[in-house]
Amino acid sequence: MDTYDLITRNAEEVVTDEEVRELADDPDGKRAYVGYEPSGVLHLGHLLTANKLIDLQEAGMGVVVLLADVHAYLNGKGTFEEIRDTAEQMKAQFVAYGLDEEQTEFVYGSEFQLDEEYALDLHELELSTTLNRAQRAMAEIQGGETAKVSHVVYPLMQTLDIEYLDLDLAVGGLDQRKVHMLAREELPELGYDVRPALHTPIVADLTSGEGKMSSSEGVTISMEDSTDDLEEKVNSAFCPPTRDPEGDLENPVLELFEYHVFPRFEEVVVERPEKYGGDLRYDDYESLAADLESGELHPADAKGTLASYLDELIAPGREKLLEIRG
Ligand code: IYR
Repeated sequence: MDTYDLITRNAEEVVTDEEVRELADDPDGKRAYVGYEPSGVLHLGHLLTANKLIDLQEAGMGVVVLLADVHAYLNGKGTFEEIRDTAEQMKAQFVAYGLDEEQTEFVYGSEFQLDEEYALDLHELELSTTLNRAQRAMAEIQGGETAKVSHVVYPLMQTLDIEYLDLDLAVGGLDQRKVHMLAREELPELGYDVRPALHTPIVADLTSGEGKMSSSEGVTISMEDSTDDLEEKVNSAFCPPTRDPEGDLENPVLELFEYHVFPRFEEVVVERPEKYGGDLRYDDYESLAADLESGELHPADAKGTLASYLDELIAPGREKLLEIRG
C-alpha cells in the first residue's frame, strides 16, 4: 500500500489533505500522537486510534502516546494518584495490544504540563480564546454536565501539547475535531506552527446501529471481556444484510470488520461446514461486505467470525489485566 493510503486508511477526515500528503512524501522521523485520558480498561474506541498509530509506525513515523493524567484530573476522573495508577494499567494494555514499547514513546502529561513555560503559554491562550469557543471545543469530549473552569482550560492544554511534544500530526477520534480546529487557529497566535490532524470514525452502537458505541451507555467491547462475553455481545449485534441500512443506521458488525479486523489480519477466514459451502476467505473488507450483501455470507457466520477475531485481538490485553490485578 502506498504511504499516503496507509496513513489515511479508515480515517474519517484529514485536515488538511494537502498537509497530510506532504507528510506522506517524507514520513521518516516525523512524529504523530494520540492522547488518552487514563482509563483502567481499554475499549474498542481506544483500539481504533491505536490501529491508526500502528499504521503510522508502519509508514515510518514515530509515535507518541500521551497518558493525559492532568487532562483526566481536569475532567473530574479522580484523584491524581488514582489516575496515575490507571495510566500504568492503560500503558500495559496498549503494549500487549501491539504498540511496541521500543517504538512507542509513552509520555505522562504531568511530565511537561506543569512546567513554567507551558503554564505561561497556557495563560496566554486563556487571554486570547473566548469562553464560548473553548466550551464548544470541549462539548463532545465532556459529555454534558455543567462546565467548570477546568473544562475550558482542558482544550487549551490539548492545543499546547501538540507544540510541546514536537508533533507533526495530531490523531484522535472525530470527537476531538473541534479541539484540533481550535489548535490550528490558536497555535500561530503564539508563534507556533499549524499541524495537520487525522480523525478516526466513531463506531455505531452495537445493538441498534445508531449513534455511537460508548462506554457510558449500550454495549461496549473491552479488554475485560471473556471469550463468552464477546460471543454473546457480537451475537446480539444489529447486522442487516447490507452495509448501508436505511436512515441514520450503520451496520456495526461490518464497521468492526473494517476498522478493527482487516487492519490487523492479512486474511479473514469464515469457517463453515462443507454442507453449507465450506470456508470463505477474504483478504479485504470490500469483498466480505459484498458477500454479506449478496447473501453468500450469512449474518450469523459473519458474527461468529467477528467474535473470534476480536477475541484474538484482545486476548493479550485481557491476560495482562488479569496479571496486574493478581
Ligand atoms: N481529549 C482526549 C484526551 C487528550 C487528547 C490529547 I490529543 C491531548 O493532547 C490531551 C488529552 C480525550 O477525550 O480522551
